[in-house]
Amino acid sequence: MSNRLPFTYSRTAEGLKRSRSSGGLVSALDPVLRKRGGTWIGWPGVELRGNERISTRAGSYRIAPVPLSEPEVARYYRGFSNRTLWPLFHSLPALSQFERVDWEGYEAVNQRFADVAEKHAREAELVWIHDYHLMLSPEFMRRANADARLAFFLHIPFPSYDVFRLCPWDHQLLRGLLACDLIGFHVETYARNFLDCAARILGARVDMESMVVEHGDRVARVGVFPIGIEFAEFEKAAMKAGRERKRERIVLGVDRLDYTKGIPERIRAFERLLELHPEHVGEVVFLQLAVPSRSEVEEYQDLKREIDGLVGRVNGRFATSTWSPIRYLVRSMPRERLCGLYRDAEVALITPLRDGMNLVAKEYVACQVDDPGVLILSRMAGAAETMREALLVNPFNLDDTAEAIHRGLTMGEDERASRIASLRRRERRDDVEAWVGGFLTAAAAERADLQPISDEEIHRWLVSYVKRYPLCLFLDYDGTLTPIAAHPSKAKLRKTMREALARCAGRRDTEVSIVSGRAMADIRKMVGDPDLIYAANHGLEVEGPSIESFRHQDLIHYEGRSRDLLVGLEKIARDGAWTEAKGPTLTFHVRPVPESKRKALLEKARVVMANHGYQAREAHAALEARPPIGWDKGRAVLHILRECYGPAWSERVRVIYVGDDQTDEDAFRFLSGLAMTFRVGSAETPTAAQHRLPNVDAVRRLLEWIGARPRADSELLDASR
Ligand code: ADQ
Repeated sequence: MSNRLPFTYSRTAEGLKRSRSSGGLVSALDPVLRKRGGTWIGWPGVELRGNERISTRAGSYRIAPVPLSEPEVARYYRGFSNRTLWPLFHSLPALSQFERVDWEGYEAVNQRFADVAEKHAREAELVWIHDYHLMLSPEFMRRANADARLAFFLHIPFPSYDVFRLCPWDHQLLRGLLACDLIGFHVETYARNFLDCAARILGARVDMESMVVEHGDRVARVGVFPIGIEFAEFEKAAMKAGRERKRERIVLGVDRLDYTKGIPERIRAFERLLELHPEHVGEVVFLQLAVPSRSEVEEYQDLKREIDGLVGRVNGRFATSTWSPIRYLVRSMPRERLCGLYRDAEVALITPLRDGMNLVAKEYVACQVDDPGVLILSRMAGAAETMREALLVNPFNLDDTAEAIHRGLTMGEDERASRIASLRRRERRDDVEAWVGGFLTAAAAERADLQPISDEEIHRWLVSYVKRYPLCLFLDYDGTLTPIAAHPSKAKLRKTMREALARCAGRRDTEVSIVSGRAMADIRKMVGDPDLIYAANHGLEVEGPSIESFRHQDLIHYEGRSRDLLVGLEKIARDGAWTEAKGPTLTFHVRPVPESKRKALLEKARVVMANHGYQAREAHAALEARPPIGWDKGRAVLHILRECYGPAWSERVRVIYVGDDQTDEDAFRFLSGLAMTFRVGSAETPTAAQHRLPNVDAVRRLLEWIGARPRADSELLDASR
């Protein structure tokens, strides 16, 4: 699945015209699908009208078009993909525009791709999703099919944390990708950037060594797969290509006309060469091929104007009556002619400001079948991580680049041949087929398992936060201390959890509060430890040995209403749905209801709750009804902290909150910056918590660490009382 299909349609006077899509992705994947069969999902590149249809086969494989309307293309493709993500991911954030409408278009189109894929994916071994246009689709597909095998490859760089986090939708993009089993990048730097972002932005557990990310209850593997080219094809084309009669000394640049490719900087560097080494004037020509790209986007039009101006200026300055320094061709060149140019150019000047990989560098190397040339390559291209025999330059350093061109033009045959031979050996071995093979093998590997949380990890999270302070621990019950059960009465504490809890609660320097949506009597009975503080009914009631009992003052107005609401909810209950009356709050449970009927029933319950003046809140297979009095678990936690430790509580204790529910999100938000927060369970839901824990077992390990930690500093302990 990729933005474009292997061919692009355009509308002409004779109707739809089909041409092969350009770029490395198509040449890499088309042969694979031809050989193995499969389906290519993508946008046909044109808005289909009336009864226009496009072909659903390409040789031996199927085509599944994702038709898009012009407004969708404007937001998803020209907007969010090319005006937001493209510059940001190339570390040019000043060029990024962050528009909500573009984001929404991107979300909607990603959902559409996922829907089309869903229809074809049932019988597929793997859905391989390509590139930055489709970073949300994996999550949408995962929601529809929990078992699908999904893999992703990013063809552009993944930027550092410092740049990536500028995106207002950073969390969503990471979550989108983490729905995959395997996420591939060209080079290790990008993979590490991604892992770093997942850890720091989502609080995901990351193993930097084995490159595994655990996000809630899902595990994704990250891998490095440097793309290659059809080496043998390029080599063959270079041997076959015709020769110009008059051999000129050529320095060659070949790019899509894109501001990431550093064309203006390159022209300036060539100008600098002529200033520093005038012996090249009249002798050497810089030939720049630029294939027009995204010409509807304003920045690309600006770039074109800038280059036109620069070429004119430099030519005007240095040209003689028989020679011009720069030859600038804005067009696509057929493969065979391009290979001839590669072969005959003495120097390839490939100096992107930033590039995921850069295939031109590899194509140039493959075409050195004759007198070997010199490759000058930007350090900012992914290709520089492996093509170390090239002359590596910083494209922003014009003097450095000019000197490298001079060195290339004056390099002896022995050095040129040595450098090219090594480069060719590697590119021949790591060609595009090897890339596809390596990726597919990794994607077919066993799913990585969740690793039990280790003490070292917990230590790393907590030690610098807790230090030697007394600790105030807030724990939700269902889904946090016990797995969710079929009926609330069945969610009993396991022995090991009870022991871990008792060990924490037994310490003088640790206060434990249970914060639950259950009724007070119910939660006290389930936990069974009279020494803890209990915040029941989502914090509307608080009790405990060390705190004055609290009941929200406005509850009195809701006593009658809650009885009426109970009657209202019982009236609509069907298929085993039932209402739990908990005093001031009620829960409408739908766990026994068949999956297909739940949504409609919950919708009805929501209406009944609203009609009775209650606030509805989604919970696990249930809907909670709460009086709308601006009180939630977050407020309750703050109330407890202030009651126990006074208004300056944050100087006296450290706070940890662990929960698994939507209602715990209130506490996570409330406590942001004031506590360390953990969300337990499924990766599907976004969270405001700092860290995620996969399951109840991980919570137990956390409690065990807290129970066994060194005692709090006695001065701090005395101050907290
Ligand atoms: P691109 O940004 O398109 O690819 P690149 O890797 O250089 O960049 O590929 C460009 C392709 O277009 C090459 O195959 C080249 O031959 C061809 N091309 C360029 N100008 C041409 C011209 N004037 N005439 C004919 N052909 C021309 C994205 C990422 C890269 C990554 C690839 C593959 O931005 O970093 O290497 O995907 O993953």
